[in-house]
Amino acid sequence: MVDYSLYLVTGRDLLPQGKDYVGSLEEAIKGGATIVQVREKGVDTLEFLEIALQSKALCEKYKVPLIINDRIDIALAVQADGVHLGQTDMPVHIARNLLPPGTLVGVSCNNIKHIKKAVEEGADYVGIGAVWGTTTKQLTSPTIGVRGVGTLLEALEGTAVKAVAIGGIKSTNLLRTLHGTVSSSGRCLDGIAVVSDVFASSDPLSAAKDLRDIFTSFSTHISKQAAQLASWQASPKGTLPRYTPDSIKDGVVNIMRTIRDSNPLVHQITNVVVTNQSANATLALGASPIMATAPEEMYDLSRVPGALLINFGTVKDKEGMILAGKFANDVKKPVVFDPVGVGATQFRRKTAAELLDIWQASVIKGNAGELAALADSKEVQARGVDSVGSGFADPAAFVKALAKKERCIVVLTSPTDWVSDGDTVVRLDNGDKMLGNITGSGCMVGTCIAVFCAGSSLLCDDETAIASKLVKGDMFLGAIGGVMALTIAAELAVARKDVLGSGTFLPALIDELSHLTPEAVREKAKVQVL
Ligand code: 3NM
Ligand code: MG
Repeated sequence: MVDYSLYLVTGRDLLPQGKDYVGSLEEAIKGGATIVQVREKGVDTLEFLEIALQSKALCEKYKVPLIINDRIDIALAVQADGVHLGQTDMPVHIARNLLPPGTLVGVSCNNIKHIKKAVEEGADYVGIGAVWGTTTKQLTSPTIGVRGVGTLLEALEGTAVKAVAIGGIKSTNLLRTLHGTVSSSGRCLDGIAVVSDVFASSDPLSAAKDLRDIFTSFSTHISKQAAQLASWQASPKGTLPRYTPDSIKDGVVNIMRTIRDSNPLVHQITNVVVTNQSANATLALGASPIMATAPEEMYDLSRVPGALLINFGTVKDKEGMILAGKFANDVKKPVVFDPVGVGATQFRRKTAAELLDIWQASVIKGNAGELAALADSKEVQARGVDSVGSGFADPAAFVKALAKKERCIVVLTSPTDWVSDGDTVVRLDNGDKMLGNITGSGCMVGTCIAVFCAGSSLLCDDETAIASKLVKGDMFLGAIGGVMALTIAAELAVARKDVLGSGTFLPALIDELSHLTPEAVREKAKVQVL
């Protein structure tokens, strides 16, 4: 069994001053590299051979497999454990014929055709990239992004072919990379391939160790989660519920108290139509709004505990959105994404995809038209920011699949609201049709979700338990809590005698959000766990 966890690709030209190749390679292996590929470009055969021999000696000493990039002759000469082939290198079957049986053959892939071909030809592993931008190699095709890797991994389902991702992977984006590349079917990367984060480092041992530690803690977390899910699925119905309506209500009420006790900062990049009412809804729930959009302030804001809402209702401030989400991911802060009207224009679709490739959303919230556009589904159409028609035939299945695909909580708002974490689906039946008569009620749901996610994040103080997770707190409960708060407040508002229509409804809704009690939530919440 080959351990692909930390697949180190050499980069002699990146060595900083004071470091030599053999020294850095040895440190990197000591730090945790589990497999080494010698990659030399534009050197003479003799020099390549010498480097390969030096590498071979170290790899043997530490019992780490050695792979040679491209050159079958060098691999044969040093009796390497494998070769790595690019799309314009020797075809896999010819390499196999030339090499001793059992030699590992890996192939670089950046699209589904490459993957299928590699599987057919019997490659042992594929290198999928480039995930992120890189300056180590001149890329000949566009980066495929974190979510693109997940799609390619799906094509390996049911095969024995292993997969590593490559391109711009650093300790700073590794957890994000690992989290976001899990395929819909749950397949994870077998490893990550790295050049510059280790070879350009003046401390390659620590650089390798950081990468390896993150990989290991993520893998441990994922297998624990899978085991928990399996035991839950195997339990007789009802004996081992993950969530019950009562446990959900308890959780939501607990978060509500935390919000009021600790006033989390909820940073919102939102649209001009709803800024004021969203800020007021935030205050009403007991949190502090800040509606900042300038890229220059995103770092500072990310350091304050709370949550981030990114609502691109009037798509502007893209740079701010990119930075805010990135910084929020860095500090494990919830990121709620409301892709308002994403189906309306090609520009919005492109922007949403770009944002979701850069940072990991904790919750994505939208109406049927928006979520259909995000999922590339033709089932529901949109007109501008509004959804057209009666929605999805099977909304529960839809939200579950999208949550799995996007690796986050998905909230579908409609007269009935649906929330899923990719395994469980919750159906919420509160609200009033009056919400459809004012502008920005959907945006306010996004705000309320961000407020509840902030509260849940503040409740979570176990740093060790979250070492392997991208976000602090229970985002499923946060999403449910936000929807419940707004929809129950809406019911209370319409019941008031002083509410005469949509004009008086909005201020009454804000009032009811601020008066909302745990008792009202427990009594009124209509929640079903599917
Ligand atoms: N192959 P770094 S990207 C060698 O996309 C290589 O196939 C790539 O270097 C591919 O970790 C790449 O420094 C360079 O970004 C990776
Ligand atoms: Mg090559």
